[in-house]
Amino acid sequence: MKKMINICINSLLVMAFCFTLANTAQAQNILVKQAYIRATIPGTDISSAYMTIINDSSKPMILVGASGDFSKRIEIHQHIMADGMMKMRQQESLTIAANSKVVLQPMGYHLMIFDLTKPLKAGEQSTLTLHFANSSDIKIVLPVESIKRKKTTEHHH
Ligand SMILES: [Cu+2]
Repeated sequence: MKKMINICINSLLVMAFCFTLANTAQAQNILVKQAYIRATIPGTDISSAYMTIINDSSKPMILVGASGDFSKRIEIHQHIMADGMMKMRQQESLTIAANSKVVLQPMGYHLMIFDLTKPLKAGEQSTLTLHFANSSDIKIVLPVESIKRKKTTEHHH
């Protein structure tokens, strides 16, 4: 009988340990803040998404792409100055260093959305799934904001 109880206690400990591991994996330690997506300019079928990705873990997180039901082509882009001109360059991935953050913002990193299947209207909400090379997907809900409104906030000092 005593042996039986011991086995039970042991398996309970194993279960508790496994549960802790599962919990940690699910938390992922990635936080997305201040996410928004731009409303489509009439006559175009492109948009871009911005956000702050916080990596609260002790290993680097590698963003490799994003997907949404409104587009089949979403790329990671970076704005660069080349020959005195602002240009966009596609990036294979974006690394968020351990215990660090990366800000996706106008004139910097952004998610470029091509071939929109439907226009994104200001005031609506959109869902994006972020894909990481070394972590599970993260689904985020972003408000659709008009460029005009965004410009006034950006230029406010
Ligand atoms: Cu771009």
